[in-house]
Amino acid sequence: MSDNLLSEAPPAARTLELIGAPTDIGASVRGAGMGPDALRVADLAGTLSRQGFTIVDRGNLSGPATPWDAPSNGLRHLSGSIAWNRAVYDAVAGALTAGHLPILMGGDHSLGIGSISAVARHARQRGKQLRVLWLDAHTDVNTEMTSPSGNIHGMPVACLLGHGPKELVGWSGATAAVAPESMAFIGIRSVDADEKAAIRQLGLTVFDMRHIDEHGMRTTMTEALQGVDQDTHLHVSFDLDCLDPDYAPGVGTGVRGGPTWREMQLCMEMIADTGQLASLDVVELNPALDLRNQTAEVAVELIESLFGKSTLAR
Ligand SMILES: [Mn+2]
Repeated sequence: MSDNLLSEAPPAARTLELIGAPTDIGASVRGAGMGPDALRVADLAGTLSRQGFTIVDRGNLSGPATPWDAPSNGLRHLSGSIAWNRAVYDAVAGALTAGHLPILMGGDHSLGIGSISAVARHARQRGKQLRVLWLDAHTDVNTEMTSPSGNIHGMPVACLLGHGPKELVGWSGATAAVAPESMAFIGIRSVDADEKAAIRQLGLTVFDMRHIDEHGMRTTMTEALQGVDQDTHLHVSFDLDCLDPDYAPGVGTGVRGGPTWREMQLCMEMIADTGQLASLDVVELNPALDLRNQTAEVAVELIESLFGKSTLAR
């Protein structure tokens, strides 16, 4: 094993805090609520612990069941989403205050609202520059005005940039938790028409699959990580549907034509090399659609790289 061959630039916090948020409150299909336990079954904690980290597993947060109601005013399950995100916000804030690196195990991607709002507040208080990498097939920048479905997992980016439903905006203490220029999207290949307009209007940096095809993951990540330095709090919001569904079938909204396993590994390794990773979401894992927990196992392999596992000492 290569336990002694860690990257030279480990993340600052040596204690990783696992926070389970077992809900599909913002999703389009059922099953993402089983994500935290699938990651536990794939031995996320043991794997990271063998890499030399101290692991604290906080267990699962609790919140309302998903009622599978129809959308109302363009939003599905707003009150449930608020409750779950409030729980996530408090848990992530608690981990950061304790000096731990929070790993939010979703759950669907709507939980990024609570997670990143807490991260943004923490970074601002510490005078750190927040940068967010959104690894996803989708840009998740819909609002209740533009979403075709009303599912809130398509809206977290809009909410974090200050443009979503008012109940889910401003949680970090500022209208926008993140500045548009501080976000980069990797792996994008499914964008709604209104989202395209929003991306242009907001000036978002989107490295779509065409960009990765033409320039490769190495150049893409060099661009995405430009300017990350010791004053950066780097947050990764990892939607498992970023990967090609051939490698990660256990997701609710898979889109073919994503990065391969190896491309995704390079993405994670280059993030690890910055040494600035300070918080993480792992979301949209749907064990009900998975094959023998393959997607959870792939997630754990990628997270290992994200936390500095490399093949050779560098
Ligand atoms: Mn997403």
